[in-house]
Amino acid sequence: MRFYKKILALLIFSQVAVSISSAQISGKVDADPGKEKYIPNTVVYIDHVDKVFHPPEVNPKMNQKGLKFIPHVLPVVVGTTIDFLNSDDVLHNVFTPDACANKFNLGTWPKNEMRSFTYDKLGCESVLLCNVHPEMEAFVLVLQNPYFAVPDGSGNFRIDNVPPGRYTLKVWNDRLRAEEQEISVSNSGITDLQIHLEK
Ligand SMILES: [Cu+2]
Repeated sequence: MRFYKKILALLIFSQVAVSISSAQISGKVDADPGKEKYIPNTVVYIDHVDKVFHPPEVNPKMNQKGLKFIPHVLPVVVGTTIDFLNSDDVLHNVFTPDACANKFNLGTWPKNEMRSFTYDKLGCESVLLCNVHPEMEAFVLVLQNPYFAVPDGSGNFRIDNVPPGRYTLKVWNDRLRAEEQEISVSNSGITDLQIHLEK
């Protein structure tokens, strides 16, 4: 019985330890009148956290579906391999003209096949294009840490598990701009960050 009590105490302690060592940041992105449709193309991210971060164990996916790249913008931690999947009945290609991604051209491939590329340059902003469909476009943003978020259609965003500290919060958008902000994250987090996108 004592053994189980110890386990229980340990479990409770570890839960508390988790909750005091990380916090949540949430808020809302809005835009100049007429520009609201670009809100979901935004990445809100912490510029630098003093720690080494590793890429996720499961590769994030960039899909090609309905003649579109999905998602339109994909933020990743430096060193992440992205899997590029064709979900359409037509052939798609993926290439980037950006030197920070070695100006890769992964070739052209059919439905349900996948090819990969590893992004290893911090700060790289790589536009993805398809040479079969010139209107297709997406972006990869290579970041230092996993504390980033893409807002939903209403502009709401949330970043989880942020270690308390003082940071610069930056905003990326393929068409619009927003001021960076100095933020101070305490154990209780931040719930009301306001970000305004303008031309
Ligand atoms: Cu295509």
